[in-house]
Amino acid sequence: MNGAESLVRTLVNAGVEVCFTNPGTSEMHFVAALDRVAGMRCVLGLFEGVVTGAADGYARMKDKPASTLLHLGPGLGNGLANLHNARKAQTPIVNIVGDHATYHVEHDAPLTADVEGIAWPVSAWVRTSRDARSVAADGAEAVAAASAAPGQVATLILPANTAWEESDGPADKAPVPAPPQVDEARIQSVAAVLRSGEPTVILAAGRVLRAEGLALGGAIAAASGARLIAQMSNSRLARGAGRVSIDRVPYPVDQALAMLEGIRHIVLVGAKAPVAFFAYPDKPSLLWPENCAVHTLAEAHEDTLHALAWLAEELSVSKDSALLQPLALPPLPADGPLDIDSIACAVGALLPENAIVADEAIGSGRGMHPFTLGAQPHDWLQICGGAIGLGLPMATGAAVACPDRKVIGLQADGSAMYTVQALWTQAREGLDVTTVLFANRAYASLKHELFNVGARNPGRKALDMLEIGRPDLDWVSLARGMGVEAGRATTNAEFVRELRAGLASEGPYLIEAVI
Ligand SMILES: Cc1ncc(C[n+]2csc(CCOP(=O)(O)OP(=O)(O)O)c2C)c(N)n1
Repeated sequence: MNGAESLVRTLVNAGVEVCFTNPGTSEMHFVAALDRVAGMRCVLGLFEGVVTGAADGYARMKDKPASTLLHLGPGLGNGLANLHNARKAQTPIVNIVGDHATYHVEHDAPLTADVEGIAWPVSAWVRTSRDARSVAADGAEAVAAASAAPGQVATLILPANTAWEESDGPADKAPVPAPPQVDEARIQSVAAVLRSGEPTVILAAGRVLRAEGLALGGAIAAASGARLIAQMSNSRLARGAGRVSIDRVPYPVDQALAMLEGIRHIVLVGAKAPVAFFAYPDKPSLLWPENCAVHTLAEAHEDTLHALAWLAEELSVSKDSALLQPLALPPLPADGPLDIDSIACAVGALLPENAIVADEAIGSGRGMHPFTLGAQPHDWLQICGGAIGLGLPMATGAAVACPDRKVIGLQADGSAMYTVQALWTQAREGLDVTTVLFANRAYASLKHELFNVGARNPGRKALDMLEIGRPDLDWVSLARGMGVEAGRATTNAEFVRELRAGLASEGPYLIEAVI
């Protein structure tokens, strides 16, 4: 058995079931090994940003890593922005990156690059396999490193000769350490804060934002008079009927400051203290008031759910006492010209039970929250690293992970163009994704930002950098050209009809919503 096959078998032993790939010559032995090993689904992406973004969406829904297969430094580099997003989302991913044979590197052939140097900024674990006999153990360690709480990117670089030379066979799954539990002192000090009755926010992230954690956090908040809030951007948030509804820290600095005004304590549960997305002239970077103390109940790598359960016990709060959101569907919008509110209304009304929402709606999505609050129960996935071009791949990966759930992509047009090839993967794999494409023909949020940073009165040249019409993108043709059925909507009635068609279809569907 060669090194490549020993690696594929090791990955399967460790529970890795999917490999999102975009291979080249140096990965051919890995590709060939995929044929010989059962248990690994292979999904081709036509650009590496699709591959890495899909691996992110997959792992958020499966709570375990997929692997990627990438071609040397340039292939990894093409996938970097979405690996950055995955790092910020604390998503487990195992990258397998092919490289030149160890003895070939010194000749500086065209594709020779500093692969480790490209990998490190987005990876918590990087290793280049020394020889074919090390590959299997390295692979097992890569999966364990990726799976360590809260989840991280691990990158294993595979020189071509380590893939084709003789190995010692596959390795067993390596143990993954359990997340450490917080000590009693932390529980006691946070309990004292909550007993004080002073205005307090509990800021939650990660696993706390699943139904169980929200119920615990919601019960503690209700009993203590604190407010439970989620971070601005979250990897996966359980929402809708039957869940504890929570707000997120808003993106606009003034709105975030208003939300936290008068707060004396912030208790972090797997979250980071809230900071502005960007610095702006005359606005603060830190979003909490000066006289507000920040306390940590549990860090992201710690057992946040255990800490919350312990805190509830300490405060004698029953975990079943949280107020749950009742089903409250918005009415379907009356016919008229389409806008972002009528789209939000229709999505809230028609969202199927157990749907997964992949949100890269950017400016067009900021009003979605109230219209979907009381929708059928669903999971909401966001970009956590601010690098646009994640939405379509993330929806693709989530659909690979959950074939029995409907995926709804809320997708801004400018962002969609970064990784538009994901539509082809959706078609090839027959994935159940309905994409609502907000065709505003602009980088609309950048127009606001131009104003926010103090650059006023933009001229034609500046505006041309912020508008993406001329020519308008024809999304129906783009989607159909990649095998995805599509329709266009310019009115509310057309949009509702298109959304119903998308939801009724079992494969990918794209709605160009012209706004
Ligand atoms: C990788 C990356 N490149 C560039 C940007 C800067 N950027 C932020 S928003 C934006 C435009 C987004 O336009 P669109 O997706 O159409 O959404 P809209 O603003 O129109 O709602 C750009 C280019 C970014 N965030 N990430």
